[in-house]
This record gives sequence, structure tokens and C-alpha cells, in this order.
Amino acid sequence: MENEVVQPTLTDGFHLVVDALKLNGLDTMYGVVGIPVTDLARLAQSEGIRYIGFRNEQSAGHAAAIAGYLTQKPGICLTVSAPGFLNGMVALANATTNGYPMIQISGSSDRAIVDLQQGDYEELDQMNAAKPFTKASFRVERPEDIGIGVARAIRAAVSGRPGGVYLDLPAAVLSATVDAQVGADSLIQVVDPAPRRIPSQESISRAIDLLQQAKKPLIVLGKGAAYSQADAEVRKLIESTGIPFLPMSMAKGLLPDGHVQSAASARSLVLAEADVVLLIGARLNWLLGHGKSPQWSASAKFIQIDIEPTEMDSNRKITAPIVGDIYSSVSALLADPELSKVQAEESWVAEIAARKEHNATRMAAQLAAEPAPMNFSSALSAVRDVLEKHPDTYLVNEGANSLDFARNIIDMSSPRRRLDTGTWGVMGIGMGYAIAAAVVSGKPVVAIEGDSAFGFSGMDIETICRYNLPVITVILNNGGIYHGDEASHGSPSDVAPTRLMQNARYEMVIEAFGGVGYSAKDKKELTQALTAALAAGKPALINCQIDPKAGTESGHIKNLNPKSALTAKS
Ligand code: ADP
Ligand code: TZD
Ligand code: MG
Repeated sequence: MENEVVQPTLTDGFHLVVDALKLNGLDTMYGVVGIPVTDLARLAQSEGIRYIGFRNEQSAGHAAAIAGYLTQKPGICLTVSAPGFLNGMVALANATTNGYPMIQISGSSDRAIVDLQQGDYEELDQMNAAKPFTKASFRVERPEDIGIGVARAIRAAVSGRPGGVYLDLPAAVLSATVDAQVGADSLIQVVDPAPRRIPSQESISRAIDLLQQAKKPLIVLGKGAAYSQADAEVRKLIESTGIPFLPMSMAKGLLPDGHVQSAASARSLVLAEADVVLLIGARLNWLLGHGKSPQWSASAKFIQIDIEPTEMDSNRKITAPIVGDIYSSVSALLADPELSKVQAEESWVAEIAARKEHNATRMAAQLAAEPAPMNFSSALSAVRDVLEKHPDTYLVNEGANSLDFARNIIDMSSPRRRLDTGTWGVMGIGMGYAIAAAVVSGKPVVAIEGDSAFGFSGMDIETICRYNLPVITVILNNGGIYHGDEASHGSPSDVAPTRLMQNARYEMVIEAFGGVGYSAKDKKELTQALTAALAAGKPALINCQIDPKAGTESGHIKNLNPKSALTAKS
């Protein structure tokens, strides 16, 4: 009919969020649903975005963060208002601290009510609450701004030093409608979200000058180097110069730990002796003794490659800063003909080799022992021997002794396979990192967990079983935080603060959800269980009985515990 009124085709906020994510290749979401985002997850799933539902937003957030680290695309975490938002915030802050690209998208309550503090359902000024913990925090107030909000969030998450970004979506924006064409036109496909940062030629020459003067050069690889995926270039730089390298924990495997130039097992020697140090994607924070003595020589000179200009001189003078992305910076070093004059001296290489051999002999003796019950070394030697046959496995690791021993004992041979507690030493990453690693890679994952560490995210064993992921959780169960043998401090009813339940049957937790539980009291049982679990490729949990006396306070960082000036301590 001639006079029929053509109704405009409408879209709404829910659809625009999903369309914006898909347009930018963001194909997975980790979250927990509830008011006002349940339909967002449903719609995402119906539109082909994979939605992985967790039991707690903290785990979902950790999953999103590590997915970002592994893929260089922001990991997406979906949360509900106020409490769900706050549960996710630990993971978002941890992502910012570690430089993982992540976007937490949260629904929020009615702006007018929230701002007048009239007590809305789950009322919180989330955008402002998120600011101190994030690289950027945005709120979208109109459906036609969703495209821009998502684009800005993506850029903030992945450009420069990556980090956590918060994107606030009030319920009213999600349900608001707008003309479909207007909506479609408002979406942005981000072009070049993480632009290369080309270092100046001057900075390259300055660095090479310094390397040419070095008698005892050292390259430190950090997780920024792993993240940047410039694997071939970094390897070429190291092999062509013969300079020994030291991987930070998550850079293990960037070059295989068994590489002749690895100085990992001569760490204290190379830190103390190096005269010129090239940092590639590693900060001189507490993990590197702030670059100061006694760990480092006071006269050592530093070269630092980092995309973040303000990182330079943050802890110690950087003589030759190279501000650039790692791929461009290492490529520029390789392209400079002067680099061919840089060659590590044989005496230095030999000194390191001798120390490595000495330390390896000592460690071999520890690993060969078969104490009953098991201790950390003996249990992890069994895990190491099995994992050597499965080099593609992702390794997630948290705890104190469980972390320190596993980092030293288990060699990595491929890049970005080791995922651990990172810069903060945060507990609770275990199940989230394991789930995301399995989802992103489709490969098997082994999560080595302290018994305390496991408790922080243990309920997501159900998530692992629900999605039938090839995740094997190995609990080094010494019955406590650091150790399980501390006597109560005079309480008639309570155990000591470090104690957890003795002889807890963690293997039964996974059985509740249809996974396979194992208990291992010695190396043989552990070897058999891990071998069988890897062959099955299904959810499994191995509860390893570790001597409650095994383990030291705070693992390797006991020195960071403040001491009471008033309490006489033994
Ligand atoms: P680690 O804990 O392994 O020592 P850090 O997290 O302390 O590593 O340091 C990683 C560093 O890498 C950060 O300073 C970050 O800015 C930097 N970085 C991350 N990605 C890149 C990149 N693509 N190019 C250059 N630097 C990067
Ligand atoms: N809470 C959070 C979120 N992060 C932390 N790092 C801690 C608390 C303190 N903490 C550590 O630094 S390690 C650890 C805690 C509670 C657990 C150590 O016990 P474990 O490991 O059983 O996991 P080991 O093998 O017994 O040492
Ligand atoms: Mg423990």
C-alpha cells in the first residue's frame, strides 16, 4: 500500500556490544551472569562469541587477563553490578600491574539513583571506583556511543604497555534502542590497535656502544619479551652475540631452558658479576632486587628495551634506554652492522658454565632423593620427568614453595607456556589461568598448586569439568600456607594461622563433578597418575601428599616479612 508507514528497524545496546566485539575479533568472554548482563551473555553466545561461565568473577577475570597475554587481544570479562564488578577488580588490577590486555565489561545500576546515593539495587559508582586500578576507565551513556566505548577500551588495553581497562554499561544503555543503521554506522573496527613504537637510531647506537665495551654482558628476558611474540628476533640477538641470558619466570621457554646460553641456574652469579645488562621487557622491580646491590654490581650499566618511556630510571640509572616495542627494537639492533662486533668473551661464558654445572650436580642429588612422605623436590622431579615428554603442555603455577620449587625444577622449552603469579605474587590465578590457557590453545594444561593457593579458585574445578577441559590440577598438599606443622600459638581451640586441614582429600572435590581424582603418596604414584591424566586429556586432580614439615616460611622471599620489634621471637 502506498501510504504504509515504514517502521525503522531498531537495534539495542545488547546487540551493539556484541556487534562491536565481533567486529574487532573478540570471540570469547569469561564471566558470571546476573542483572543486568544475563541477556548480553545469551546474545553473545547466540551470535558465535564463546561464553565461559565461572563460579566467581575473580577467576573469570584472571582467565580474561591471561587470554589477553597469550593472544595479544584484550581478554573480555563480563560482570554484574557492584559486588560482581568488585570481585573482578582484583583480576583487572592484576592485569594492569602485569601488563596484560584485558577489558572488564560490567553492567551497572541506574545512574540517576547511583549518583544521588538513593540506594539502588547493587549501587556503586563503578567507573570511578575502577580508576585507580586500571589503565583506563570508561562509561557509555548512550547506545550510539557503544562502538566508540569498545574501540577506546581496546586501544587502551593493547597499545603501549598493555593493561586492564574498565568499561561501564548501565542497564538502561543495554536496553535502549536506536535506529539499526545509526547503530551499525556507530561501530568502529579498530585499525592498528597496538602500533609499533620505533626506537630512535641514536638509542640503538648508544646501546651497541655499551655492549661493545662489556666484559660480562647479560640479557634479561621478561614477560614483556614473551608477550611481544618477537621470538625469532630475540633468539637471533642472543645467539648471534653469544650473550648469556636470564629468563624471568614467565619468559622461561622463550629460548629453551636447556639452551647453552641460559644462565638461569647461575642466577646469583650473573646478577652479581654482569657489567652490562640488557633488559628486554623486564622491569627492575622487587623481582630483580630493584637493580641494586647486593644482588647487582653497583658499577653495572644498564640498557633497557621497553615500550613505556617512564619505566626508564625508575629504580636505577639506565645508561642506554631504548624506548620502543620489542620487535622493532631488537630488529633495529640486529640490522645495525656494528652489532657484529659484539661477542661475549669466552672466559665469562666458561665462568657461568662452571657455576651451572656445580648447581646442576647439587640439584640432581635433591631431585633423586625419595623421602617418605614426598617433599617439594621429589614430587616435582616426578612431574618434571612426565612433562618433559609433553613439551606442548601449558604450566600454571601458584603457591609459595610450590611456586619457587616448580619454577626452578621444571624446565620450559616453548614460549609463553609458563603462567604464574607474576608481579604481585597473587594467589587465586590457578583455575582461571588454566581454563583460559586450555580455551585459547586447545592444549593440555597442568596447574601446579599449593594447597592454600588452590583454595582461592578451587570451585572453578566445576567450570573445568563443565567444559570438559584438558586441565590437570596437581596439588602439593603440605597442609598449610608455607608448611603444615606449625603449633598453635596458645589457643586451646584453634590451629596456627598458617595451618590448613591436614590430610584434606582434595581429589574428592573433582569427583563431585565427574572428573578423575588421584591421590599420590610417592613419586611412582604421582608419575602414574600424571601420565594417565595426560593420556586421557580430561579434567583430573592429583592430590600429592607432601610432608607437612616441607616448605619454608614465604618460600624464597622470607626476607620480605617485617619483624616485630616488640615480640621476642625464636
Ligand atoms: P617480568 O615480571 O617478567 O620481569 P615485567 O612485567 O616486570 O616482566 O616487565 C614487562 C615489561 O615489558 C613492562 O615494563 C612493559 O612495559 C614491557 N612491554 C610489554 N610489552 C612490550 C612490547 N611489546 N614492547 C616493549 N616492551 C613491552
Ligand atoms: N592472598 C593473595 C590474594 N595473594 C597472596 N600472595 C597471599 C594472600 C599471601 N600468600 C602468599 O604470598 S603464598 C600463599 C599466601 C596465602 C599460600 C602459600 O601456601 P601454599 O604453598 O599451600 O599455596 P606452599 O607450597 O605451602 O608454600
Ligand atoms: Mg601449602
